[in-house]
Amino acid sequence: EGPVQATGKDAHGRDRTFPAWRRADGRVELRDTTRAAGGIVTYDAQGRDVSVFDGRQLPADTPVASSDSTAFPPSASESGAVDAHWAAGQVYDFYKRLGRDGLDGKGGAINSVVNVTAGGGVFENAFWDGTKMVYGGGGEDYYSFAAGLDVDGHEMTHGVVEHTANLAYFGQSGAMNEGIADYFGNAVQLDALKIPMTDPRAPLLGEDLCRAGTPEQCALRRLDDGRNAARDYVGASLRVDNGGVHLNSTIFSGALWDIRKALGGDRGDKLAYKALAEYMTPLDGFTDGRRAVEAAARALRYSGRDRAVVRSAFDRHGIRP
Ligand code: ASN
Ligand code: ZN
Repeated sequence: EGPVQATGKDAHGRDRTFPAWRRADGRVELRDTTRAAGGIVTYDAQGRDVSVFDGRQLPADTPVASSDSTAFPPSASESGAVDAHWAAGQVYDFYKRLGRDGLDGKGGAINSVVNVTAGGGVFENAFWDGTKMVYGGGGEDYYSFAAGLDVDGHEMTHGVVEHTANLAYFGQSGAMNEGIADYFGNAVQLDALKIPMTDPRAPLLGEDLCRAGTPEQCALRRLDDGRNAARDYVGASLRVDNGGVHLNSTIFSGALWDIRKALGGDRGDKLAYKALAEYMTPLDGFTDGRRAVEAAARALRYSGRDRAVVRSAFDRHGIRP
């Protein structure tokens, strides 16, 4: 019984190595005890309905386990389990570099459930349910919804947001919640996979999930879509996408992405994280968000030139002081 290094292929066939756990019975399960104190653990819903898991405790299942081998079988690749488990470690390391110990900041357990269905069919989505990540399984059109590191980083960042600024999930605060999840989701992906900011896929969110088509066709959003609050804000009713949280997110994430392009990943991420963790509050709108980023830049003693970059990025996206 104890920690082991295990291997498996992700849904796209790339070799991955990740910490796991050999149990007393000899089987090896997807439990990483080397990072968060509470562990990073990955479960397979085996096609059960999303309602079994959404907002509810994990069933009394054991985590995904191989037989007695540290090499996980193809079933763990197809289900998205290898992707979700490997990604959770990468996202943990990303936030650790920013000074954060896991989603709750206290090393609490990081649980993921892959391979859920909806209404007897494919569940084409993923979400943070308040305590864990839940990912739809693949089908004809999609790989598992855990098969994009940006998507996994997005969902896990919802956990970070909940434990920091706790931006309310409607209207502008909700669009900021979404935009920050997209920003860090993409940032994690670029860092972990060593993709440069100039790569055409860099601003795309969810571009790896489709079995066919181009990354541009597949992506759910692109952070450099140039949307402007004054011109493009969608005033949706609360019944529509919680007041447009996914319809308006790129107004805010677009400004953050412009800042990351200009300042680089290290300074951009440190700035966005400090703004989120120390200056934003639950009912903030876009203007409050801008002020939070400006305050964080001052606190980090960024240069006058860098602070001008921040102001002009928000200006370009119609977010005024
Ligand atoms: N994938 C979506 C998200 O995390 C699902 C949702 O919560 N609306 O934003
Ligand atoms: Zn989201």
